[in-house]
Amino acid sequence: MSDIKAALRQQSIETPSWAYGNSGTRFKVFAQEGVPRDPYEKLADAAQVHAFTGVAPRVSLHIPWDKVDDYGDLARHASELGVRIGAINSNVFQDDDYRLGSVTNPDPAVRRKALDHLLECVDIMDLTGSDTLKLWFSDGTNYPGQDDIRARQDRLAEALSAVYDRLGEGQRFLLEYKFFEPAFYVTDVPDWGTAYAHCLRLGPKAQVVVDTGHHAPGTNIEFIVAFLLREGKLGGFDFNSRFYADDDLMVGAADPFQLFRIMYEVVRGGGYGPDSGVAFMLDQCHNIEPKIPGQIRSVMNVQEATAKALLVDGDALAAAQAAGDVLGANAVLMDAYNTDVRPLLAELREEQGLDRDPMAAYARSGYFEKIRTERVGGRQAGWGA
Ligand code: AOS
Ligand code: ZN
Ligand code: ZN
Repeated sequence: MSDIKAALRQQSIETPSWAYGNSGTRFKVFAQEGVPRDPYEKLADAAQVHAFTGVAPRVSLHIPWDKVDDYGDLARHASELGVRIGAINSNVFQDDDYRLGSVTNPDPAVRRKALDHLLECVDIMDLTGSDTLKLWFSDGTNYPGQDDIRARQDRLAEALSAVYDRLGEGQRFLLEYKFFEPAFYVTDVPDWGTAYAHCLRLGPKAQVVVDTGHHAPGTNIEFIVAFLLREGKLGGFDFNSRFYADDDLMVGAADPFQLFRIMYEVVRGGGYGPDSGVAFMLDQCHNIEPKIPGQIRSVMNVQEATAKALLVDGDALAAAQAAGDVLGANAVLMDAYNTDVRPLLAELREEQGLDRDPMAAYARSGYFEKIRTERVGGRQAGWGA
């Protein structure tokens, strides 16, 4: 048990700056009280999540949603709050110029503009000390014949290679895939195989990021995780949960058993721990629930799934598998999943000087009452901003 506690103490979950701003669907963005008015206030809210959970020390930024004049100053502000800048997320999907794509656009001038933005994001990594660039492309086509599928792959490869060459020592990029939306016919990076092939060709600084909401229903995500880890190409996760498409709901809300299965493969494949290089990021929007508690709950859900994954009796499982004991092997996994790890995590927090119950402690802290009165005119997280 002390091994498990030691491993849990090392956990590091990254929260996204856009989770703290107002968000919604294309039908309606519901404004909430006290939401951040600038990137500095987003970091302050993220610092609350870390203060109450002890395992969320990093915050992903999104450019240009988190554009500031002085990125060094923003990074200093983060460290004064007890957090640091995590992945820099690029945005080549919000300009009119990108109607037919960004780096895969048939127009070379648009491709140049998109590439310049990606290179600017690497400059921001230099200024903030971030080691990770996260690339998601909305590029694709809506109709058969609209553009040349092969040529678009060539343009994508060319852009990725230029970004790769710009990366400095200790920096990497993570390529994100998504099976559809906003493109409805061809998506240029639709699946892990496409992302993997591009990354493999480039080298060790290019890895794949698995957003858990980006697969067709029924896809076995833990298989993808096991495969990528085995190949040294799993760079991290964008955790969230979904019932239908890319819902961006709280991780572990829709299917905690799937989250456990994923975390088991992470642990099994050596993807857990500070040296693994696997980043555990959240990519979520809290459209109707309060944002800081939504992040705290999500972080706790990842922690619970991790604790259960660490509890799996590896020796018993290996013995049952070697003996061909189908039901015995399944029982070993289910025993861990069915364990109530909440008392263990409460104890762990107490040992770290934290409250046993982060949700209740945040609610009591008075932070929400403070931001609700201090902040007027909070900004939208991003979509349609
Ligand atoms: C989009 O569907 C992806 O999940 C990206 O990670 C996106 O960049 C993120 O949601 C915020 O921009
Ligand atoms: Zn994502
Ligand atoms: Zn997404």
